Amino acid sequence: MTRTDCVPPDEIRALFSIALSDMYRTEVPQYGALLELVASVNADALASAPDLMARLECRGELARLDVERHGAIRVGTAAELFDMRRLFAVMGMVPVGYYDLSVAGVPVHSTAFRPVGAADLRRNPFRVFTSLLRLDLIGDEALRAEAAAILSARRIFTPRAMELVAVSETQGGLDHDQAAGFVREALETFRWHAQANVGLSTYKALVAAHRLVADIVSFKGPHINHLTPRTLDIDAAQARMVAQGMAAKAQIEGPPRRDCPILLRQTSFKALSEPVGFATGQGDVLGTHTARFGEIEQRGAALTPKGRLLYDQLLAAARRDAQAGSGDDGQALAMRFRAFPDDWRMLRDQGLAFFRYFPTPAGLAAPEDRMSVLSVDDLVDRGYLGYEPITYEDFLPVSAAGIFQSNLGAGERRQYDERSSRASFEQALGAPVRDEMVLYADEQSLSIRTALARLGLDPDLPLKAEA
Ligand code: OOG
Ligand code: NI
Repeated sequence: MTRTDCVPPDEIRALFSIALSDMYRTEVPQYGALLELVASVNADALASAPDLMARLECRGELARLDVERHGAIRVGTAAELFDMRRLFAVMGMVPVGYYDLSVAGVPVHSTAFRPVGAADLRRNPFRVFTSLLRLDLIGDEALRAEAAAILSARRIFTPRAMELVAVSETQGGLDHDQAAGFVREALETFRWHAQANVGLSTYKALVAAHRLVADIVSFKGPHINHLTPRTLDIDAAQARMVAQGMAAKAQIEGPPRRDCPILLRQTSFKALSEPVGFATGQGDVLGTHTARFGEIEQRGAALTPKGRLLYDQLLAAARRDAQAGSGDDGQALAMRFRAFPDDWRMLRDQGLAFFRYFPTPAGLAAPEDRMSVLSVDDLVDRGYLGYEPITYEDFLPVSAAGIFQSNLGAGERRQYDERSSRASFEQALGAPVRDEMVLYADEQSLSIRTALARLGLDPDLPLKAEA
């Protein structure tokens, strides 16, 4: 098959993300209600801030907004994670980032499968936060062995899905019919099963070890546990969730509200209690399981390592303040984050966020004095280069832990020894995870080189003039 016969991975990803969203909407009607709420909040935000629309347009994000989603799944074994990587690769999604949730008392470690190129992200930024269970963190040896046996006996992918993954790998892509078949078959892995894989007593033992262990081990597959649309105003969306009687989480995770949004702010409605059939010797008994929820998020600028360090320090300080009783979490956060500049120019000058640069009309008019500039900063100062923040496309471990916690119920924060587990995660995955900081830095420097070339200047011009 030649490359031109292949359906582009971006297109398969877009098809899959729509199919998944449609399936989840049927399974969890509240998700549909959340989509409508977010669409209306976004329309209001755009109508009330014309410059917001222009900025999103400039970043190429206006078109993607309505389809933008992330989902989350949890797999049980190294082999499942390995094949999941192969499955996502068909859709141009690769593992980015490593998140160790065990430090937050959740026995998993995770990555995000997502597209990485700027053009691919623009076409469809669908991402899936994927966690691998760490059975080694389960203390009870007999239960650990039982869980391992249950997991090793299940097959979470249909045979046809894996066949098509292999075809895509050898052929370098899928043709139209194969792509349609792939989307249909891949969807099966993410489907909810109202029938558990285990009996009620095993389920209860698993819940006692950790609710998350029960969620992963007790079912036939890694049902999608939430799908998250992107909102332009999470405070407005949160208020409307409460007004509509949705069981919204008390706190928005992430940074406080700011003029210049950074990273990621998230909130969710609590997980649903759903009926599940458990096998017994004499037919089924009905029980319930709580796993699936709804979440929304607002995305802001990607931070540099320096900016991220400041973010982590302020967040930790705010938590300490709140624990020490000086105000509630929201107040503590707002107080501490006064130390984080809230102005794009300052964020850029201080190297706290990543930006995409572009030549301005004044620069493209090729003024003579542009030849005498010594640095990118110089061009910015003279108004020949403009810049826009690069959107954060990843996740936040502290927020993720907060999302896990709020949906697992009280008391699900266990103490686990901190061990280095990234290497074992990558071994299970069968590939290294990409470093998101490198991706953002590359994106920024590529935009600078392209802009300088368009201005007829040396693409290697330094960012700052030599002192
Ligand atoms: C994943 C929680 C993490 C997020 O948005 O940070 C997450 C899970 O509950 O499986 O989705
Ligand atoms: Ni999420």
